[in-house]
Amino acid sequence: MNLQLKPHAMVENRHAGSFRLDILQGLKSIPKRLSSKYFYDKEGDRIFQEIMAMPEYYLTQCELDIFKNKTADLANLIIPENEPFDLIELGAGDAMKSTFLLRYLVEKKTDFTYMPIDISGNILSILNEKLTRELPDLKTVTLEGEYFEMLQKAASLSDRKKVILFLGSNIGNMNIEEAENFLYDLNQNLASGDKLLIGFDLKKNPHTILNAYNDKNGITAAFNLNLLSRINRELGADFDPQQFQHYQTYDPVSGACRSFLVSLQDQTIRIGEDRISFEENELIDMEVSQKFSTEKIEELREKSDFKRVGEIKDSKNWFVDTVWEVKKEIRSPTYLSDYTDSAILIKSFNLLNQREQKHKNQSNSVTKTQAHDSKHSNIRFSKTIRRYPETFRRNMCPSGNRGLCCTAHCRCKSSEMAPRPHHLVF
Ligand code: AVI
Repeated sequence: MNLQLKPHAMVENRHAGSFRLDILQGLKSIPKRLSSKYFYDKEGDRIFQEIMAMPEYYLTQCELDIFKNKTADLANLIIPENEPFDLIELGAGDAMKSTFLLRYLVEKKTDFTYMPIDISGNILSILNEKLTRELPDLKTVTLEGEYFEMLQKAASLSDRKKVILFLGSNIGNMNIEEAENFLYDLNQNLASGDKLLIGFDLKKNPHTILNAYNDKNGITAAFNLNLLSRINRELGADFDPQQFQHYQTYDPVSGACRSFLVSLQDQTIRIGEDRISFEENELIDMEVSQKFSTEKIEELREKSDFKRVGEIKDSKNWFVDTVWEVKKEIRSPTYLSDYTDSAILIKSFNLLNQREQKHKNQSNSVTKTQAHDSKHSNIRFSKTIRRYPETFRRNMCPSGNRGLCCTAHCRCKSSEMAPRPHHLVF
């Protein structure tokens, strides 16, 4: 059975409450927007299958070309030297492409465990059944849930090196800032020596890109419009999808391929108790599918603190799977002298907590003010603290291994904890 690959953001779909809140917030904002992470209900999954089979939608075939025909090269880039490892796929879906890599690794008798992460338990059990049938010697542990939660679970299951797969240019469905934050957080959740294999759709002839998202048969249009039907089904709304039209753009300078829905008339939509008014020709911003230049990929890598290992392109040079590695300095456990950055951030974190009570809406600027004198990376680091206090706690590990340390799943093997100021309660 051919299942869809789910984009990263899909992880939140299980929260029905946040679905309603997100939809209303998006439709009440100016300009109106809806998040493409909500495209993937059952019908959306089915339409995405159709998209992947469209001749115009080159992305799937390009990445398949890499996984099918350059498997050995891929394997050489990701396999840690003479060490068993865990191969973790984010949003594994049917693992259509990665199965070529899995088969190759099994045939080479590589010591690894495959850990597909997906929010859909149903998809994972179908995948598990398929892999048991096709690759009986493969060791598989399926992880159902959100990416970062499941990465921590994977770390608790073994202290082996991790190789993360994030395929399909799913990263392109985040705007650039979200992508930077996601990759940085990913880096922070990994340990030195762990690797990331990530797929990027490259900039190319703009007509080729636009055609992939503006197909004559209206499949991509149906994919977008299905979200309105989903809102009707799940939130009791009364959208008439026929009163909206899909409009696709591609800006070859920025590389942003964007989809919109255009209201065809003045209309008011009921969503439960709420009313949303549209003027004729008003837009809903639906999805970005970012296309990347080599320079932009390098910038993302640098900003997220990964080291470059290598890359493989498809035969048309339209798509690249690139391999990055986490490299962290190992510091000696001389504690606070090594933690100048952390000391600044502890203050920042405490102050943030206090002020957040009073000025919830200004929390971001408080973080920035406190980290003002520190480096740019600290600003992002302090944002991470606010979102992931657990990650911050791990950052206090005396080994300086800012990955999976000093927790129950400590991989640094250090018995000592950095002294934590007693006023910092985790
Ligand atoms: C899942 N994601 C990478 C697809 C893309 O190309 O942005 C989703 C998609 N949207 C329209 N067509 C395909």
